[in-house]
Amino acid sequence: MNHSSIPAQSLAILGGTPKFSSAQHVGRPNIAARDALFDRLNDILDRRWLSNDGKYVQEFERRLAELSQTRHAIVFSNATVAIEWLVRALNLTGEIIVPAFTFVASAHAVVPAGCVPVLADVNPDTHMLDPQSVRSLITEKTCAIMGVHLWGQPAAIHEMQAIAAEHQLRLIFDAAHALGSTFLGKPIGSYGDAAVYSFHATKFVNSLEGGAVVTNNDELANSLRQVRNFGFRGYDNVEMVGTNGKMDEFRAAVGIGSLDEMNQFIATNRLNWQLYCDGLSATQGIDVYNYSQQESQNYQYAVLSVTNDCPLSRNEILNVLWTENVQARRYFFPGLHRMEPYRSTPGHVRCALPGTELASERVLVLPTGQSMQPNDVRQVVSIINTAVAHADLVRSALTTTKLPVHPKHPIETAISN
Ligand code: T4K
Repeated sequence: MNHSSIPAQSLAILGGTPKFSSAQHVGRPNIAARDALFDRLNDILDRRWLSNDGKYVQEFERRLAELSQTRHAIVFSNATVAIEWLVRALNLTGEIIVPAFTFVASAHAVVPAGCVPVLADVNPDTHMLDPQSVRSLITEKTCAIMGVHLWGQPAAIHEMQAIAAEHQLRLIFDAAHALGSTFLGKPIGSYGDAAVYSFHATKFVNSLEGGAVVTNNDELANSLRQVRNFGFRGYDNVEMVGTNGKMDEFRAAVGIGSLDEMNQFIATNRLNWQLYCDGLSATQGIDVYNYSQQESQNYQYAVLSVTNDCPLSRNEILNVLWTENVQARRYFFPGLHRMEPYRSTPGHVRCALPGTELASERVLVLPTGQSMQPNDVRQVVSIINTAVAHADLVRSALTTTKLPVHPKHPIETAISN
């Protein structure tokens, strides 16, 4: 079947029936074997040990450390809390350089820890921190760089290591997307002073909610274990301010089941990514984000870049897809520098961010993962190709047709820029 050749009239925006009867989401959770999960949940209930460093949390941590080739993995209730308490445990004070093109949690997490996120630009093609931009932001107040391994790709690791060493800064990584990815053959999580994974429901390995710090620093690991449990060291002995950042046993059990099937999830993501690459390779002005075949990848995000050469804009393609029930996303529009409080509070935006602007104008993330069958991916490809091939018709329909109202439709709800 030639996926570019479905009749234009079959597009929902041109009067056809939506290709999907229910919403296809970016971030639809992968669900691992239920029997094994229910066995673990029963075991937890039978043993009456539900939280606080239980058997399954310990097993989850052991396996994460093994996968990351780090001495320690300390799980938390989510990655945002993990980053916040990592910053606190490192005693960081002052400014932390964070990319402007990332999920907002990367910056939000350091604020309650008393630090100021300062937004650096990214390379518009790789979406990774731009070393020149990072250098331009370093002052006597800078205490750390936080690289973000967006889409599971290395955040200019060598360049950031060099800058951090030169200026004696801490180097931490938001590795929320990066479990299972390598850089120069080593797990991405093993780089820097510490790295933080997310196991939110939308991540390819999930524990419903969850996060983990991985590190080779024994002292840091000890203090993270202590702060996630109110600062207790043993019963009745509190040594520092801490929080309740613990992961419970049910979530750890879900995480372990998800890890058990991690390789199958990656294989599915990889197949979907390949189908998107093949189906869109000849589409004018659309590039599928490339994953290096030299490294291990988790392929958990299918990321498009819609350039000016495309006859339709990124937002037009997004609207076409939503009318078909494909809820593509503009991660991470509009960039942190256009979100509050960073937009209005002085000190966060101190340099030009052209790479971030370009990336947030162009990126469109498509559904993938276990819930997307190969034919579903082919359908999405055919929608995009047909729309692009009939750009004039589609554009005029988009301006005259009332789009379906959806509470979370990104164009309806986005902050205007
Ligand atoms: N750093 C980076 C670079 C991150 O990307 C993230 C999280 C973090 C740090 C912080 O990690 P955590 O503190 O969350 O552990 C989602 C996720 O909520 C967020 O975790 C993730 N990044 C981000 C990239 O995506 P939203 O605002 O797009 O929407 P959400 O969570 O409502 O879900 C997205 C779609 O997934 C929905 O359209 C429906 C679908 N979905 C979602 C859930 C929860 C399902 O089908 N089933 C579900 O159970 O943030």
